[in-house]
Amino acid sequence: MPTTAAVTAKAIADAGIDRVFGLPGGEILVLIDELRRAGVDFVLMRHEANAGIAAAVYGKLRGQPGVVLTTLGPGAANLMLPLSSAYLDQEPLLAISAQIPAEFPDSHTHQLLPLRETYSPLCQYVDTITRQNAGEVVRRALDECMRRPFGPAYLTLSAREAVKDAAGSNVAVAEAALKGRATSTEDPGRKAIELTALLARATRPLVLIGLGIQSSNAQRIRRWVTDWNLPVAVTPKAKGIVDETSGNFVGVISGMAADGLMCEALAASDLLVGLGLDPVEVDKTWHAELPIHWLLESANVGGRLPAGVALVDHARLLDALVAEQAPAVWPAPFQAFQDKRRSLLNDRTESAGTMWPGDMIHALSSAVPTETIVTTDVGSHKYLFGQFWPSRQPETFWMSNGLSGMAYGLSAAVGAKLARPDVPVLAAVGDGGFSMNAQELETAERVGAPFVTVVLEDGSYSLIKLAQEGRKLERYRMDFGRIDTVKMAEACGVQGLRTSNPDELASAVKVAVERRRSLVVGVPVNYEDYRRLF
Ligand SMILES: Cc1ncc(C[n+]2csc(CCOP(=O)(O)OP(=O)(O)O)c2C)c(N)n1
Repeated sequence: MPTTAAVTAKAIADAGIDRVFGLPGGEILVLIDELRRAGVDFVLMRHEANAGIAAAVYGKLRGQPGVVLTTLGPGAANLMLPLSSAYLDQEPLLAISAQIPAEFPDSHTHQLLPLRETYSPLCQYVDTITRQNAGEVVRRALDECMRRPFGPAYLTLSAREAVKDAAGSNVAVAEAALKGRATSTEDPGRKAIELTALLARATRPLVLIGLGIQSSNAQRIRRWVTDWNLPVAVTPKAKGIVDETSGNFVGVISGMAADGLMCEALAASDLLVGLGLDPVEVDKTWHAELPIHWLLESANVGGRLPAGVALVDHARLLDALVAEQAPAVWPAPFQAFQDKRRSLLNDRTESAGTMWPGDMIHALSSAVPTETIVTTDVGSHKYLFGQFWPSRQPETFWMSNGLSGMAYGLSAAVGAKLARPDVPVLAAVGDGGFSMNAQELETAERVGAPFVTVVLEDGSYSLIKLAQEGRKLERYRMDFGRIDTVKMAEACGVQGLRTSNPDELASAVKVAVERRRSLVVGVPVNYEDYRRLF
């Protein structure tokens, strides 16, 4: 009879999952071995948080849950960041950790944490794998991750339970409390007529595309906004759904660079259409203050829905819209905002030994093909890339924005490259974030996932330093000593380079991409330059 671990592994393999990411402890060795037997690779990483981030991106790019596997106690505790990230960034992630066996004496508290209680509020589903329920519970957890809004599930499996013979029965899994699942839906045809009538009366409509859209609808969305020549803005998590080099693209909303300008554009619109817009991405309160015509096909993070809003199927709605002619002509009502946005990047300053951020964007975007997947970490550089990286294709831009957690960019790049081995991957990270997980460069080399990392070096947590200045506080403790980026890269077996010359940056990146090699480039930047862009 197969063991509980074997049934668990089989359920994962049967779901088409070929890799799980993690960091071991003795308590999960049997499950790792069963996964190996079932043909599921274990991607050994150097921190559980990094493994969880990589898994979530890997899963979302493959249209299935990512799976992260950790030991009990400290390993499980390190799951807080990726589970939070999966929750707030709508990413399907199944975390499995060990736990102290239920049959241990009550006095046994070594490495015992209230894991289920801790992670329940974040997860769509939490349960304990037992010999009676293994297959069923794993299938249920994977399904729950893919229920929209996508999010995490968490299971525990004790080392003792793992080696028991599975009872083989399909014990019915208790209905999980479904958090705020919206049930009311609208007829897409009627919704299309209502929206068309609103647009007919609008002179400055602006379509806001957010995290709640499915990338499978990208072509429909593109056709709609292109055929009707509708002004469109996106949130960072929806970058690439429309071609950001097209004439009707107004910009990236939700707290990136030039956010003052974007907020002015929002206020200047007389009809904001929120297509899959989730306020989880918005660091200000305009989503509650400006009237928005919401078009959501699933509840937002946390099961939240704006008052009175019913769900509508996006594909059918968009099909109904593109079947009609545009009800009006909107001759570039946001042109002034678009021009100002574009000019910001070119309004450069010269400072010796550093690269103007606009030059970096131009150099990198000229060096890599449009299908390149870009990941960013969190900090000033995220605001820069979030607003100005010219995304052209869906699913090519990844950042932590709902959670906005540092140490995302490099781990996300590992997951992205494993999911899309034929596509170049570029991680843009700050020197602060880089020092949190640079060691995963070795992982990337070991598992055959080469990508380019650009480290924006300013010797500080610059976003926070700027905030300190903005609040007129004394300059205090925001700078750190320099860690040599090139040596860090080389220590992980990756070629490193340091340059402030945009041409040198572009040609080095181009060569690395062509040769499918990893490269780390340290680029000195002047944090004061960001002031002009934010
Ligand atoms: C895990 C985590 N810790 C702290 C923060 C707060 N925080 C946001 S941006 C930032 C600075 C990041 O510095 P760096 O990686 O060097 O990027 P830069 O701002 O310099 O571009 C900090 C500390 C965070 N978002 N996530």
